[in-house]
Amino acid sequence: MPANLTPQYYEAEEAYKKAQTVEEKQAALQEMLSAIPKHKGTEKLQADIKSRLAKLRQESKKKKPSKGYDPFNVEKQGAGQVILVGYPNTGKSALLGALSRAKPKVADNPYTTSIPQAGMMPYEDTQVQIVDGPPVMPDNVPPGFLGTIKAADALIILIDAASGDCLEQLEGVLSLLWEKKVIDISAEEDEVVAPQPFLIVAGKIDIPEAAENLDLIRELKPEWEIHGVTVKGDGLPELKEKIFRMLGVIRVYGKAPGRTADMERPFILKKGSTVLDLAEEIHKDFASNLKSAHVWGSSLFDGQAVARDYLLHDQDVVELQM
Ligand SMILES: Nc1nc2c(ncn2[C@@H]2O[C@H](COP(=O)(O)OP(=O)(O)OP(=O)(O)O)[C@@H](O)[C@H]2O)c(=O)[nH]1
Ligand SMILES: [Mg+2]
Repeated sequence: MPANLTPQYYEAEEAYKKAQTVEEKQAALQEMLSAIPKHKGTEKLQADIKSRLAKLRQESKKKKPSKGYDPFNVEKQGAGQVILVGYPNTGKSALLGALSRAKPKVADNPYTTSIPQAGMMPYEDTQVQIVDGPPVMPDNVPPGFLGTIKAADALIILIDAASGDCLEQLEGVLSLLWEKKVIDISAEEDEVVAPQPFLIVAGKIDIPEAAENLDLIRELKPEWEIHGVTVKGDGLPELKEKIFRMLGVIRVYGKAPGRTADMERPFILKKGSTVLDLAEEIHKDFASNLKSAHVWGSSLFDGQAVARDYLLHDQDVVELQM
């Protein structure tokens, strides 16, 4: 049966072909649907337009961020936030997948990742947030991502040990981060205000060329400590420990008087925190009404009474009384 399409339909179809945005395409398809003569001869075409509309709806649902949403603003979770920074294709997404339960897209072509994605890395009784981002190079930092890097607690600079340009990758990222005043690699003190801690990690050490490349870098740059890993597991337990230590935090367990300590959910405090800092973390009132504190920890006898300025250690158990 001939379709006998109307001029309005052809006009709408023309608008659809020229449409640039999802919204324009949707409007044109709606117009086509209302202008199409409804009979058996156009049934297939009607179904086709409807399916294209449904696809666009899905697409715009996926893409439409809530108001004010910024993909480069990654909300912090856990004991600290660590960002993976490196050249394209160095294995950042694969490493996030190996350290956490996140399933980022991993591919053998560069520029696979375009916006940050996070996963939680379990470490003993706590978790560290690992953020994988788009690749960075000295002349190419994705807009918005520098802000993500600056807001993080620490960084992992990932180089591809199997690549012939792994030294260039390392020097490129280090100089970029130093120029942007994120890390301090100059001999002069106070060059960068509040520099971020970082680890240098060399991935893909299972590939035969990696050993020779790493030996060369270590010879040329003995001052840089480089930690080798593969996403299959080599070096990962040590890396997890280094990541946690790099954050400069301690875990402290709270204990209510007369009860056993809550060893499941430690409070995370900065190294150098005191009993008073812990009380403030729990509640402001707690800090002002604090009567006494007892600590079970490595450097004390069990349940020793301590002053409010007592410096806490990782894995101390603390009982506070108001
Ligand atoms: N043999 C080996 N291959 C790896 C390892 N880590 C990553 N790869 C491979 O390296 C390629 C790139 O990995 P990705 O994780 O996508 O790299 P990326 O740094 O996230 O890349 P961009 O998102 O483009 O910046 C993939 O083919 C991975 O399978 C590793 O430890 N060993
Ligand atoms: Mg990636």
